[in-house]
Amino acid sequence: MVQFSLEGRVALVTGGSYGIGFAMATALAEAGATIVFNDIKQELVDKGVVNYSEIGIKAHGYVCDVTNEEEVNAFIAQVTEEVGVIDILVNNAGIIKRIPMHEMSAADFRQVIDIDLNGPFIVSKAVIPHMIKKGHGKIINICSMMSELGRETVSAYAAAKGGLKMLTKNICSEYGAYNIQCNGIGPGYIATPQTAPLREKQADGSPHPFDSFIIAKTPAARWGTPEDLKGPALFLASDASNFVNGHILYVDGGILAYIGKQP
Ligand code: NAP
Ligand code: GCO
Repeated sequence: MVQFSLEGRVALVTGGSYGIGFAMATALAEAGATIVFNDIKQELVDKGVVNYSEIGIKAHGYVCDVTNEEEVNAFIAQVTEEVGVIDILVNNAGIIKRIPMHEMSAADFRQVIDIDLNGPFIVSKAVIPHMIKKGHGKIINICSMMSELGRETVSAYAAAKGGLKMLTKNICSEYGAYNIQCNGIGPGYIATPQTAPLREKQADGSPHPFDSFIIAKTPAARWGTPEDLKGPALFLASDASNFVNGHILYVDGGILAYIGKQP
């Protein structure tokens, strides 16, 4: 369907070397977009370029730390010069630190906020003027269950992702008149390196308690995979969602709707 075509569009996926970002980027590439991604380590950028090329995608990889405004501005200028104006921005780069709040240092708290909330602000701020000039743009912020819910040990992450939900609504409010749509995707529990510690088997080979907990909390009774994010990302990156703005699309197998299976 033409509405889902991204032919001629340039998409930037931050932190797109692997994981959820990589999967979403492949969906956008399959619809015709030119893919740009960044990472903080050259070796990961190089690995990412190989990963993309192995599935037939010629992705443009750059080293850039999304928390460094000078680096980001130079990165966006370089991409605009070398690849083209960014039509679609996916603010995917993010980290989590799982530490009880009363034991968490202010430095650790700040680092999570810096990458997960300040990063999307800095990159969006750099890209929006180009989108305004071009007359359209799509910004997709990768939120979380923790944009809506808390749990032990993830105070910084929840604060960042809650803030990212509201930043999404504010970009929608401030730039909707320029034909820029800013939406969020809220993945549920997805099997990636970021959640690997929550799925590690116990010493006796039994499932991690958190693994069993998530299965019981998810109507789909499974962890999500990065591939589950491909369709939602394409929808929000394409003309099919031109009248969708300020919305957080939860891709969670139903967790947010469900009280959880009785033990
Ligand atoms: P991941 O496997 O840890 O990948 C995160 C990516 O972001 C990595 O490539 C990482 O690069 C990059 N990154 C980290 N800090 C960066 C910085 N300062 N500048 C540029 N890139 C940076 O995470 P994921 O599971 O794919 O998650 C991707 C996004 O989805 C994150 O925003 C996460 O919060 C969100 N999310 C994940 C889940 C889940 O269950 N997995 C659920 C909901 C939301 P390095 O490897 O060099 O650190
Ligand atoms: C955690 C997990 C979650 C997921 C995701 C859920 O420790 O609770 O890492 O935060 O990463 O954000 O949507």
